[in-house]
Amino acid sequence: MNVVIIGLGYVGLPLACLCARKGHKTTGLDINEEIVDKVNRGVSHIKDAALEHAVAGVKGVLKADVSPDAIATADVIVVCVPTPVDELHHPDLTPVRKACEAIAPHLKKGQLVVIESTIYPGTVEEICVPLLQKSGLRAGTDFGVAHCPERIDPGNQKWHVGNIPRVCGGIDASSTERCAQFYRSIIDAEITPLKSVKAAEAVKIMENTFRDVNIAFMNEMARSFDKAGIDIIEVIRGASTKPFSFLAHYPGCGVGGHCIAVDPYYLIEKAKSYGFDHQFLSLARKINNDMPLYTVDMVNDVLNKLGKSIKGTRIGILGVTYKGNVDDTRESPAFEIMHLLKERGAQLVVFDPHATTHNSVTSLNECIGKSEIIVVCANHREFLQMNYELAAKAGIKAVIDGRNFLDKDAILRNGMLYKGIGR
Ligand code: SAJ
Repeated sequence: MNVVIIGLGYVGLPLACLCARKGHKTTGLDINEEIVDKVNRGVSHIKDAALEHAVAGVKGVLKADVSPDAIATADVIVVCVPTPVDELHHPDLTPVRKACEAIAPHLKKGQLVVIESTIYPGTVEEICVPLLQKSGLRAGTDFGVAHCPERIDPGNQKWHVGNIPRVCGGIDASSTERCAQFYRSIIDAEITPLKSVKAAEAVKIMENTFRDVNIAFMNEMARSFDKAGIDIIEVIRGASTKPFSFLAHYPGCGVGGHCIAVDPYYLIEKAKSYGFDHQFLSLARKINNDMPLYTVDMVNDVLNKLGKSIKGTRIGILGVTYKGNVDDTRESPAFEIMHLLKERGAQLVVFDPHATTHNSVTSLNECIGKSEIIVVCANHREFLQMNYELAAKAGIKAVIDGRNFLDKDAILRNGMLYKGIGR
């Protein structure tokens, strides 16, 4: 088929490479000329080994463009643009609207438009269809529209766009079936058609909200167990031996990323419009959003134990991305932690081996050498190479492990204080 992917980010670029590799004549569209130029040179603008390899592999096969002209000859058009929230956590569907407005003038009879971006239930029918029908064509009779929520776990080596099962739902049975057929042509996994487009929109929101509330649950348990002197990681390890109906999540210094930290707000805000108040989801968001402050208060307590205060202390920040082994800093809790520490007079020494734009040093050892304590905000695999004996010798007095992933016993053995989230 002729496939056009609109948006070449974390979702669209892997999908475009997959479509090209599977033999579809694929054009990737993006408003960012630099991204388009890089893709045409076989270069990924995202630092991810598998993706860099995939983009290089389709050089000359996948065509990238800024101009939307390719839409006119497409069989399938897939929208993979961001769906962020604004500072008041209100959904911002501007990129989705703009993508639909770019499609409309080129829309032809028989085409299928698929929205992959995460949207609240009702978006396709209330926002996308009206914009697409400005083409003068009728959705359903003249062209198909469906939602196939994106599922991708950046940095995950096992699960990738080519083997993750998907669901899809269209505005009518024909759209649903055509959408399922398209994804079956590129994905080696179960593609499940759902009975409505709203159901498909609700699936993604539910999946990610499920994760957010479970993380909030563990964050609350961590704060309670911390006061009780219980190591929550040991408790999760124990609870995980139950072979059914327990699913481990982990406490941390905060919930970031463009999915989990954002998607619940799409449902919370939409539900208000139909008169429902998601108290539980809102509370979970509050609990998770409080974790950066909780982490900074922990730093303060540890420094007080050392007869010091945050003011004037050189604090090493390890990791600024929203999770380990990715270069994405969107909604990262590290930024609020750094802001709060600076507000309280800390001198920060920042090092992230994946997202280097915020670094103040160029190596882990340099960060350790210039700091008095260390605060870990992202669990990058590189930090596991930390030599605790050398760190202690370099004058590190304490490690605050915001991702509970360093070796607590080794740190204690080397005479440093250790404080994790709930341990
Ligand atoms: N986090 C915790 N505790 C946990 C898990 C995550 O604090 O137990 C934090 C992470 O540090 C990060 C944030 O939550 O700051 C989000 O982490 P994530 O592992 O959910 O990573 P994402 O945002 O890349 O989530 C993606 C999502 N995929 C899509 O939205 C399509 C999500 O649905 C997946 O569940 C997730 O990957 C995954 O399972 O890894």
